[in-house]
Amino acid sequence: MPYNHRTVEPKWQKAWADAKIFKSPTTPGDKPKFYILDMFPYPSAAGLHVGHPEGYTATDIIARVKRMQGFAVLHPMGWDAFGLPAENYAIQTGVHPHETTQKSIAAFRRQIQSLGFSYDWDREVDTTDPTYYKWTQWLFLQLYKKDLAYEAVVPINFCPSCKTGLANEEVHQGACERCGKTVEKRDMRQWMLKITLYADRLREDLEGLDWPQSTLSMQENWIGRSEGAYVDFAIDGHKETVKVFTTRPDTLFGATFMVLAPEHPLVKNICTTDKNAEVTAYIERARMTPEMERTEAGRKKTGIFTGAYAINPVNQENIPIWIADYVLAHYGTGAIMSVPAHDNRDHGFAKTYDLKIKTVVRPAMGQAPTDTAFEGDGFAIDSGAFTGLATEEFKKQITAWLKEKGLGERAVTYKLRDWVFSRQRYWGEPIPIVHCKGKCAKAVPVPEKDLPITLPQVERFQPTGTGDSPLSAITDWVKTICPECGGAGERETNTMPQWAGSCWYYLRFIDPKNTRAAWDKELEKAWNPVDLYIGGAEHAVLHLLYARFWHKVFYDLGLVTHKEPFKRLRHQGMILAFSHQDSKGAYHGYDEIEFAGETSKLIATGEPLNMKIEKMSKSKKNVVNPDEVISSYGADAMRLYEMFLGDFELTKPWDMRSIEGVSRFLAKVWRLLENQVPGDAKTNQRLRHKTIALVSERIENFKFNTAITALMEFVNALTGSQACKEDLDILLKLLSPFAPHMAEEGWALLGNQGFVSQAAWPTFDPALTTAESVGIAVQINGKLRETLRVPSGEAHNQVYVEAQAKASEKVVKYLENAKVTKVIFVAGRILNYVVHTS
Ligand code: ANZ
Ligand code: ZN
Repeated sequence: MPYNHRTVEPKWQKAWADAKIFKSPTTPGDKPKFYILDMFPYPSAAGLHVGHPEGYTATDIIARVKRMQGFAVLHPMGWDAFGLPAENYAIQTGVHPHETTQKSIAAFRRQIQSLGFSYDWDREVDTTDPTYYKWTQWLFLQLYKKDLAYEAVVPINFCPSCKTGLANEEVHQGACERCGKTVEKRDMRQWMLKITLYADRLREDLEGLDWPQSTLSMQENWIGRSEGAYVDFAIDGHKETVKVFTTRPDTLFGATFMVLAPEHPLVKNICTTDKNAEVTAYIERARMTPEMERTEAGRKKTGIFTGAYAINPVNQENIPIWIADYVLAHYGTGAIMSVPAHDNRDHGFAKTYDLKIKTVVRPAMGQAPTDTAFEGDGFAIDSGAFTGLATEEFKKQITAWLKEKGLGERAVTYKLRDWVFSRQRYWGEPIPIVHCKGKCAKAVPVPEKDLPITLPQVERFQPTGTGDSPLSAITDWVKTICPECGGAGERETNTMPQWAGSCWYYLRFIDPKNTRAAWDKELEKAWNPVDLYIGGAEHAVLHLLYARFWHKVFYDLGLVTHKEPFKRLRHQGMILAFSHQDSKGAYHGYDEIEFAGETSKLIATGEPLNMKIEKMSKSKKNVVNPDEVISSYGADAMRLYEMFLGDFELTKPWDMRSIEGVSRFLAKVWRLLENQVPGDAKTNQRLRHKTIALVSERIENFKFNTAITALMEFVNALTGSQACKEDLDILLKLLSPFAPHMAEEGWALLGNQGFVSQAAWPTFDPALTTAESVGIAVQINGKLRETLRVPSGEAHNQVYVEAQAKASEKVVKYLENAKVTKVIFVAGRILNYVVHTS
């Protein structure tokens, strides 16, 4: 009977759902718990991408194994559904984002379910559901009450095309992450979250996390802690002083000029009248230049001399004060002492404007470069009483000296900025604040009992362009009563950024239906932290840092019991696709070319095949639709294939040709099950134990591809021998996390009761996993003197067997006073020494 995945797969999916076998218990009870989480997807209108099931298959494999191993497994799925695409679609078509979102969710759910993942669907959450965002708003209020949310007029990144403010993290190389337009700076009133207050803890607690090193480094760099000193410079002819931040106070004797950020408040005061016009124009240009561009390493430096001079406090030298856009207003003090001999940016600047370069550090070994700055540590030269000191020691001494003279002090700065938390958009959580226009005349939090503040119906979704959200046009909604004084009030019309809902969804999953609290504290204790978190590396900074920040606030509020939310983290590698661009510039996906016979057509017309491996994208027509793969090959083949593409954590191309391979493997498994011949349980005992060990261990180490290889080898070996019932049962148990549908069908075919998904994961005896040993007869002149046990892998190795023989007393005593005239070796069986005794 041929195996038909089109009927078998939906049958088992229904059986699992009906029996609710993947429902997590309310609490783990006396079982050990395992909370395994996928980064929940944004349900886009395009539907599932083959990149999604890569992570989901991995977590599903592990969740299934853990369940079979007796863990109480929490494995939920939900939707991160607020965000710009639905809103932009609404602007184009007038279709309400709620409608689009629900449609996309339904499509995503259907596609995910068609892959047979073992999620507990009773715990599904949707961030756009008022019963969910009620608690997002409630958590915002907790942050507000802890003084971690505040309003400020700040220059924010503003996208002139999306007409909204953006967080730093949404700006890439000066352009809007969404639309690619160059981002401008605009002063706007914003809601800010004081993430900077948590900078040290966010940094320190990275230690002890089992996360990819690259992600830990990215978080660390984003927080960007720098230790150094503040140094005050007097300005010649002015009362004011300029404070600079430096990580290299040991280079003070080499400071030959000073640079202020164009936006620095002192610039207007100190700049001489003849420079005024030039300076003003430069400031305006700098304001419009994105930060990323200003700090680009190789960029040609520009700047203007202010006409003023600062006095270097260590040697009283007058040094010119410049302004330049490579100095940022919001880092350190917005002013630097420039040491061109030891800082490459300063070096470039000094070269451009012909400023003095003075070397004050020599390397401990070798020569300093002559055409660039020497930025390393070494020993001080030309530095007065400090000359000769090693860099670290110099830093200590000069910092103490500055402190003593009242000229400076030790300082720590961070790259991390407070989080711009508001968006001038419709499709987000309303920020639960009322601006009192009456007695209080301030921002007043909405009382918790009035939550949720739901999104009102609107006619048009266009941002106003003035920077106000579309919500501001709905007067009925905006006009309200101040919850404190009862006077006139206006609702906050900014909404939260997309990150808000994902800052705490992993907590909602442990108690998704709670109507009295965001989550129950006892349940939190029972399930947290997340034991394994899997998702894309694109979230290495943003989502993970924000969620960690909120989590630490929850910790301080006594809402959670662990300092960190995600104990272990892994990223799936990106899946790329082949595409071919023809001479007319049109793109063809690999499958289109291969399966439609386009290849031969292209070759016949002499068209060069210009295949490239690239990111999947609609415009390149190289996106693979999982529905088609499932329909042609089945969910099991798709799952196996996703895992067999290559190392889970590495980037790899999607190549449909090789799905045939896993498909053939499944067919082979089925033939084996159907044609079973009763065998002896002993025959494959060692192979069984070895396979259990390999598959278990490889899954544990995220080596799903080689775990499949071990299964393939097992099937090949069983196909060639007499497989007993036990062999096949073990095979099905090991196969079930990867190809659960066929495993269930096979389990039933062999006459087993219940679901293989609920069977116990097989264990192995380590003694039986090592290579089997073989007995080799050692003879002296044809007489048996010893039987050696050697590993079967070595039984054919004469050198090895002889060495073992010569280590045996029983053999040695016959060889001691004898002359060996001949050695006869029958591989795997006999070693015979022919000897002459004198
Ligand atoms: C003098 C100096 C000498 C510096 C030297 C470096 C090397 P990190 O490590 O990134 O914290 N700096 C300070 N504030 C700045 C600002 N607002 N915009 C641009 N650059 C700024 O970098 C700290 C160093 O970056 C500081 O140390 C300062 O240059 C510069 F041999 O001071 B240094
Ligand atoms: Zn009021």
